[in-house]
Amino acid sequence: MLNPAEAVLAGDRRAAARMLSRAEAGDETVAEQLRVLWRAGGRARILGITGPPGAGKSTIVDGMVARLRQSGQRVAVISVDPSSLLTGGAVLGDRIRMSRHSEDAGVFIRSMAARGALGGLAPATGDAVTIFDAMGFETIIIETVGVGQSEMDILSHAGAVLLLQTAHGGDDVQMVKAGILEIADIFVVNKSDSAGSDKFARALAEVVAHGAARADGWVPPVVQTIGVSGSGLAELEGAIDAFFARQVESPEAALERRRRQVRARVLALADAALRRRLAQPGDALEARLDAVIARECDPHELAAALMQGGAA
Ligand SMILES: Nc1nc2c(ncn2[C@@H]2O[C@H](COP(=O)(O)OP(=O)(O)OP(=O)(O)O)[C@@H](O)[C@H]2O)c(=O)[nH]1
Ligand SMILES: [Mg+2]
Repeated sequence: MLNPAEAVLAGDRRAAARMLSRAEAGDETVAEQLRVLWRAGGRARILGITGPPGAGKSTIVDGMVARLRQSGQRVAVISVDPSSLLTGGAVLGDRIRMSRHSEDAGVFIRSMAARGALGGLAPATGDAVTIFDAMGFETIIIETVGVGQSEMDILSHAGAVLLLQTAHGGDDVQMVKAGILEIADIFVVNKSDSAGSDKFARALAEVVAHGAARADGWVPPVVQTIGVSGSGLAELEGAIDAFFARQVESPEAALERRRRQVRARVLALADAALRRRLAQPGDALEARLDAVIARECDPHELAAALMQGGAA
């Protein structure tokens, strides 16, 4: 009888799905299994794809999966949908079941609920990546709607971030959300069959060319696609390959990116663990809240005391 980590390493999809559910539920016994899986991983190419609702992310991912499958790669897709907060994931579930790849043993598609009202990635996203990586999926794609925190969170996981935009019915690059241009390693202008798309793509390329130079020297390309026909997907694949080839040529930048990601991940996990520990019902925090309100103790004092494991 294999333990769960061994089963996952042997490619057991049901064991992987179960482990993911446990990770999502915050079951701390999974940590022991993930420890084994982390050491077995490190080879997968992790792509993050984000952009406004309805821009065509799933369509593009579907097309990319088809191409990767043709070249013999196994692909895992993690789909994080903030709307699952409202619908309980029903809409997403339907959408995924409709995917033409859902019956393919070389493809693993998993939907995850977004975290909280601000729409950050699911806390277990990193664990999903660890599991799929250990299972030997060559490419792992994380799709998330670009709202709130999710597009920033995707930076903590992806080796390459694809930012998908459409022409918004005009050419106004200013309409691309402030602060988000910097996260993209590759820009995708989808729905290039629509009016204004060429102009928008040119304007975007202009903005990128005039932006601050990146430390790794990479100039994010702008690739135009038509998701529904697959037009531009070969160029997109070429851009992704070029980006990863660049990282092999200049490993320092890639290593620095990995360091930032691991740092953020470890701090997030420690933060969550600390919150769980400090905020248990009937704990020292609860017991001292009224003392803070009565001004017998101040918030700083109580926080410091909790960190030291006592109560103010
Ligand atoms: N005309 C046109 N329609 C497209 C193109 N790509 C996708 N669509 C359509 O746009 C709609 C939304 O596509 P999705 O792939 O679901 O978009 P999404 O970004 O994944 O959407 P959310 O996950 O809900 O944010 C669908 O009806 C697609 O068929 C394209 O290049 N041109
Ligand atoms: Mg989608």
